[in-house]
Amino acid sequence: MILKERRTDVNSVTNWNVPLVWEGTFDPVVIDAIYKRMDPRVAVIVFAIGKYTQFIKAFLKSGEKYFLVDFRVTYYIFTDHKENVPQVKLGRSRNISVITVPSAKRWQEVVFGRMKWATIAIETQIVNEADYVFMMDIDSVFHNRFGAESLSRLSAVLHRIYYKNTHRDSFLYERRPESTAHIPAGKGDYYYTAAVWGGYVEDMYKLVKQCYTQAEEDSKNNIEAAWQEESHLNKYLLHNKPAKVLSPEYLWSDYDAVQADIKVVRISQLVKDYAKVRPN
Ligand code: 5GW
Ligand code: MN
Repeated sequence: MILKERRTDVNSVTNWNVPLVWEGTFDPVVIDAIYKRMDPRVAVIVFAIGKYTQFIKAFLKSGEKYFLVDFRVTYYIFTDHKENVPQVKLGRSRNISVITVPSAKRWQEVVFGRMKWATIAIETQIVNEADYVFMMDIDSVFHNRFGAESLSRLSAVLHRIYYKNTHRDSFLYERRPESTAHIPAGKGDYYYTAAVWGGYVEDMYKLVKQCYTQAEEDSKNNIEAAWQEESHLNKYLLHNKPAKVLSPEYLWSDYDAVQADIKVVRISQLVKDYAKVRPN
């Protein structure tokens, strides 16, 4: 496909001049070919703690169909129930690595635990096995291409609820100055989702380590950021701008009607029966 005309209904660049990636703003064949020359190893970190192992199968099956097809991909599945990790047939140069982590008593432990266990796994193992790392929610299904246009030093996804909103003071950033995730009124670029983000292994390591460290510091001070790691992620990305911003095509939700400017839904989060999947 040759892009004779770029779409003009959305911004395709941020105000710090990095790509804002939407369908119709890149050539999928060309961009895959450019990155394929480097043939990067891509790690996908997902957590499936407790009842969330039920989401693994659809995640992997759809990932095999749409996520960086023909690239080298390893799914790192962090779980407390490795016997519940299903067998899924993977493509060539694609692997699964199961990492056992302890069960959690509180759901906040699961959510904050992601930063902790990712920090440890990246520094002890993944740094030697991957060039790029993505962190994703497991309650997600790929529906369309998620290709090399998503790769950069640090890529973050606009939260589908706030992407049209230019009033940064209405974003759900942590506002209490007592929290290390605090972003004062008048500050902020976008509100990013914590359900999909990625980047170079070194940059991802710095990010998860800082979020982990700051969440620990908050916890010592008896404060928990409003949206847990999402608050810390947003704080980090305010001071360390992403090298690419991905449109909400990269993370939509089955709960929400697809908006007119979303031409392609690449990942959608499943509707969950919270009573059935959550511990307590
Ligand atoms: C359970 C209860 C409340 C919040 C989170 C959990 C939970 C999350 C869990 O019991 N097990 C688990 O593996 N997770 C991981 O954290 C999954 O990878 C999940 O996709 C991610 C974020 O939690 P979600 O998907 O329930 O959060 P929302 O905001 O997308 O609904
Ligand atoms: Mn989710």
